[in-house]
Amino acid sequence: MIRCVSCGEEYDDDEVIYTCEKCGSVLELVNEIDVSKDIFDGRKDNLWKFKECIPVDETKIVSLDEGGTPFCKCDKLGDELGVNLYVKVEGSNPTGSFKDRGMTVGMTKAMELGVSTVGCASTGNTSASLSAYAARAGLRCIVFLPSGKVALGKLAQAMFHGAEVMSINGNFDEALEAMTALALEKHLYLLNSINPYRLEGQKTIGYEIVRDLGWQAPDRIILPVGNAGNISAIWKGVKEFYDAGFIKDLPMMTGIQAEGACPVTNAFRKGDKRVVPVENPETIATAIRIGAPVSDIKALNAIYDSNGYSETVTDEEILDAQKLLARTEGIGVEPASAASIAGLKKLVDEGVVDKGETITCVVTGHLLKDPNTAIDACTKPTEVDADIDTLREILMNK
Ligand code: AN7
Repeated sequence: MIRCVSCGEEYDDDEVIYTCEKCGSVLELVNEIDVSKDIFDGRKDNLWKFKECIPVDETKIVSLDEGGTPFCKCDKLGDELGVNLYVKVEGSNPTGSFKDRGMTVGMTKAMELGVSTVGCASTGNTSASLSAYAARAGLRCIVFLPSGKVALGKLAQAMFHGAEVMSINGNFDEALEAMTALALEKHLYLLNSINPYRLEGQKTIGYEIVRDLGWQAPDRIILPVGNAGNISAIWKGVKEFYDAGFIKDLPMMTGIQAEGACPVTNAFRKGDKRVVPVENPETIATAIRIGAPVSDIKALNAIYDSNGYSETVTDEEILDAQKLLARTEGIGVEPASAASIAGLKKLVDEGVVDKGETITCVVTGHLLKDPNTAIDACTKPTEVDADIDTLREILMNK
């Protein structure tokens, strides 16, 4: 069953519907888990090991073996910050971001519904993922990208997998508005995270975190927030496992935004349940350069219901954290992902995070997504001839 998160109106699972017809709010799938967690044991460690908890037809699955991502204990960084730190590395998914979890489920639903064309607007990663899954499913794929604001790796992926790519003169919010209008006219099946099936895939990040901790919730899950789907999805996942009795506690959901694109943090600071859109969002973390998040209600509910928090970080703090994670722990992430680490640092400094807390930072996309930003953050390699004497002298004098 699909249900409106605001007025509770119910819809059939097979209705192609993105927002509530009665009140216009966002929708979610309602599931009850009636299996034992032991059935997940011994299965291949991808997202579909949880298939009983994902409400789609398992004979229609379109998969690239997503999920089952690394869960790295980070003692060097954790000790520096005084917390027990784990990092969930979503860049290890097939196209290099967590979007693959949403897309495998969304594309499976598209096959179930028998659609021929899928589409999305994207700051980059959604389009990279959708184009790959559409190729695998054999469907026509249309993507709208904000012109000049998509990281190079993501653009390469969308183009190379054969999507019809439109570079929109406008920001992500404007591109999404246009794409949504075309979906409502039934020209295509919309696979942005307003589609509740996307979040059914992404909720498995929450499942895996508590599974990886030995069926325990961390004190806190920290992640970057843009369109606000992922924080909503992860909260849904951990709550489902809590309601099923698989875990005894719930984590504090902690959403980090870039200072120049922070409508959710603004709303949190005022105790509001909806955001006021940020007009001209700007940040080096282009993945989260979003001013009017569609899942704001769900995300703010997640933060309030979990006794969580929201904070902003500057572009400089993001780039510092990106380098810190890469150089102390060997984990390479794109700028948006580093917002979770930057946010953790700031919340430790502010005393919001207590010493000794068990923290999971979700790092959402791979370093290689945005090679330009990575290269710009480093000093250029020294150019030198392949002469041993010269090389020895340079290296030994360092
Ligand atoms: C690396 O691809 O919105 O809060 O169109 O790519 O669920 O939006 C990407 C978002 C965090 C924010 N980290 O997640 C898109 C898009 C990375 C991302 C987010 C995104 P949401």
